[in-house]
Amino acid sequence: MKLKSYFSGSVEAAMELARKELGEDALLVHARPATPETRHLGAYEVVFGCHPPLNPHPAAAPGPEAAGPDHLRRDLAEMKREIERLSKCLSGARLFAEPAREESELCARLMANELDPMIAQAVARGASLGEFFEVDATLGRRGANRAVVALVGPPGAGKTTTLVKLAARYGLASRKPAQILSADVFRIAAADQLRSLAAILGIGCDVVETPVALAQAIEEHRHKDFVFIDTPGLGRDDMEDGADLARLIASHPEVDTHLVLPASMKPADMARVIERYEIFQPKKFLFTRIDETASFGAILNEASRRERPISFLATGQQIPDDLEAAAKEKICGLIAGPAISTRSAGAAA
Ligand SMILES: Nc1nc2c(ncn2[C@@H]2O[C@H](COP(=O)(O)OP(=O)(O)OP(=O)(O)O)[C@@H](O)[C@H]2O)c(=O)[nH]1
Ligand SMILES: [Mg+2]
Repeated sequence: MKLKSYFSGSVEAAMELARKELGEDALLVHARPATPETRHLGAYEVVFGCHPPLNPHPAAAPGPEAAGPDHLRRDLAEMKREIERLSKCLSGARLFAEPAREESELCARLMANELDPMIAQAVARGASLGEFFEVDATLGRRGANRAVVALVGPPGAGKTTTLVKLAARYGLASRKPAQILSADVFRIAAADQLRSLAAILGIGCDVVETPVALAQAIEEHRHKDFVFIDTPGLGRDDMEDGADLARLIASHPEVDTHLVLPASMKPADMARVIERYEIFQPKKFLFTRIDETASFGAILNEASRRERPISFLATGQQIPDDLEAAAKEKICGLIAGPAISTRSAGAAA
C-alpha cells in the first residue's frame, strides 16, 4: 500500500482526480486543506492509499543505469517504509466511524500541539506515537572508527553553543582526544567566540577558511576520536555562498551532519529551512530551544516526514548541562503529555 496525495480547488475535484488515476477501489485516507507549503498545488489535499505500481507509465520507466540492484533495493525499501507508515496510520483505525469523545479530545490536544492531523488522528485511535519517528543520539557515522560531527543550520539556531556542549559532554568527559574546527568565517568574531569557549574546555580549535582547508583539517586530525565542525548560519540569501561548504560536508564519507533547528520555530518556517538545508544532506535533526516553546508537534512531524532521526535536545543556554540525548518517551511526553506518553512511546529507544 502506498500513500498518494492529490490537490485541487475543492475536495470533490481532488477526489475525482484520484479516482480517475487509481480507480474506484482506492482507499480514502484523509482530506484536508493544503498546508502553506503545498497550497500552490491546490487549496485541498486528499490522500489515498493504493497498491503500487500506480498506473505504470512506460515513459516513467527507470533508465538502464537506474535499474540496477541498488535502485531496486532503494525502491523496495521505500515501498516498505510507505507500507509501514500507512499501516501505522491505519492501526486500530476505524477511519470513517464516528470517533469516541476521548478520541476527539486527544486528537484535538495533539493537533493543538501542532502534530500532523493525520498522525494525531491515528494516535487518537490507538496507534503508537513513538512509531512515527526515530531517535539516534550517537555521534559519528555508523561503522566509522572516530566521530566527525558537523552542526549546520540557520543563523542563531544554537549551533556553536550546542557544539561546545557536545565537545564538553563527549570529548572531555570521556578523556578522548577531541578537536573543534570552525568553518564560520562569515560572521566577524564568530571564530573568536568559539576559540575562547574551546580554550576554557582545553580543547584545540582551528579556524578553516575554505572547504578545501576543512577537508585537510579533518584529515590532519585523523587520530582524534572526536572532531566537531561548527559552520556559519546561512540565511535564505546566503545559501549560494555556503554551497561549496555544503557540498564538501554532504559528500565527505566521515561527516555525521546534524541539522540544528530551534523547536520554537513556526512549523511552516521549519519545513522551509529543512528544505533549504537539504544541500548539506544532514543525517539527523537536533532541536534547540526546547525550553522556549510549549508546542512540540513540529519536531516530530519533520522527523517523520523526512525520515531522519532526532539526535539531541538542547534545553537552555547553560554549557554543558542543557543538553539531552533524544529519547522517544521524552519527546512523546512533550507532545502528548505524561498520561499517554508511556503507552504512546511504543518501542521506546
Ligand atoms: N533558550 C535557549 N537558548 C539557546 C539554546 N541554545 C542556544 N541558545 C542561545 O542562542 C543564542 C545563539 O546561539 P549560538 O550557539 O551562537 O547560535 P549559532 O547557531 O551558532 O548562531 P550563528 O553562528 O550566528 O548562526 C545564544 O545566546 C545561545 O546561548 C537553547 O537550547 N535554549
Ligand atoms: Mg555560531
